[in-house]
Formats: sequence, C-alpha cells, structure tokens
Amino acid sequence: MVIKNAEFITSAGTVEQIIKGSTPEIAVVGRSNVGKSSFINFMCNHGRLAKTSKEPGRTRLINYFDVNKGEFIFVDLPGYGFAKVNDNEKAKWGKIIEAYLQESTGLKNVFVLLDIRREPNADDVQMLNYLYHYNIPFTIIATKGDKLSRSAGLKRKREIANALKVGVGNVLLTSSLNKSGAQEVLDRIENILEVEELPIEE
Ligand SMILES: Nc1nc2c(ncn2[C@@H]2O[C@H](COP(=O)(O)OP(=O)(O)O)[C@@H](O)[C@H]2O)c(=O)[nH]1
Ligand SMILES: [Mg+2]
Repeated sequence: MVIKNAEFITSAGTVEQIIKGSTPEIAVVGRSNVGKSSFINFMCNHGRLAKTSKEPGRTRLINYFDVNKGEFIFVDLPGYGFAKVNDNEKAKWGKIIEAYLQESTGLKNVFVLLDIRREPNADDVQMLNYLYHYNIPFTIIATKGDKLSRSAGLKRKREIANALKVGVGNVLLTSSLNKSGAQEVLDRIENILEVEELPIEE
C-alpha cells in the first residue's frame, strides 16, 4: 500500500450526515489529543489535511478523507473522554461516535489510538469492549513513540498489549513527529482491504 493522494471529502456533525457508501472506511478513534489528526496527516504525507490542535477537544465533527481517489476513506472521529466539556456535550459526542460505528456501511476497521506513555483509561476500555461486543475489527495504534526511548517504547507496547489482552503484534507503534511506524500501518491497511476483496465461498 502506497498513499499517493489524499483529499478532504466532507464533515458530518449529525447522524443524518454520516456517509453510507460502499468505499471501505478505516476509522480513527481515541481520546482527545492522542494524535488522531496528526496520525492521518502523517500516513497521508500531508501536513495540513486534518486539523491538529494543541487544545484538546476541538474536533466535534466526523471528518472524511479520501485516499488514492476511492481506494479507502480515513475517518477522523471526535475524541472521546475529554474532561473539560460538560456531560451534555460529552453525551452528544458519544452519540455521534456510536451512530457512526453502528450506521457506517463502509467501516472495515477501527484504529484505536493510545498514547504510548499512558495507561488505557476507562474510556479506552469502554471503546474496546464496545468493538468486541459488536464484532467490529480493530487495530491498536500506540502514538507519540518519540516521547520514549526505543527500548522503553517496546516495553510499553508489551504492557499495553497485556493490559488490553491482545497479542503484542496487534499493537503498532508510531510517531507522527518522527514519522516512524508507517510501514507497519500501511501493511495493516493493505491487509484490511485485501481481506475485503476475497470472494465469498458458497
Ligand atoms: N511528540 C509528539 N506529539 C504529537 C504526535 N502526534 C501528535 N502530537 C501532538 O499532540 C497534540 C494533539 O494532536 P492531534 O493530532 O490534534 O490530536 P487529536 O485530538 O487526537 O486529533 C498536538 O499538539 C500534536 O502536535 C507525535 O507523534 N509525537
Ligand atoms: Mg483531531
């Protein structure tokens, strides 16, 4: 998989605006500020495709990005669990994330982003339980790998895998700042899209 082209398609702020198409979608979820938008920009080799922010909790919309003119769509979902917004606002965001996970017709895999330095919190665990419960395939992506030495990063990767009860091979380590870890993610995307192309045996 080589990403040659990426373009913003549209934003969805309400349930009605969620795209219901047949192009495969890879959704990016995670806590506010974990690096979702930076990750999409990094993977797409594009500095300013998805808006990034130092202030957590800025993206309240679902943003759709076309990759390679219809090969797949990256979906940047609002961050969950941002402490500074009130409960009403939180519930609204939760609803749109859940509506997306339930109603998107193109969703193939959810990339769950976790900061390499932090323990997965209750919101992360809730998200993973939700994905398990509804049988939605997912991939764990550890972000901000540049914040730790290589050996400390690998150790944290094992700890995250243990905490979430997944194999260590299911946790991909990235840094959008250092631009490291892209190949593993691209291989994973290729795999996700290939599985989809296999003919269904009668
Ligand atoms: N050191 C470091 N900082 C990062 C990395 N990715 C994102 N950030 C920073 O984390 C903050 C939040 O990033 P953003 O992509 O907007 O997170 P989002 O809220 O999950 O979309 C910004 O200040 C980014 O510059 C990374 O790989 N390394
Ligand atoms: Mg963002």
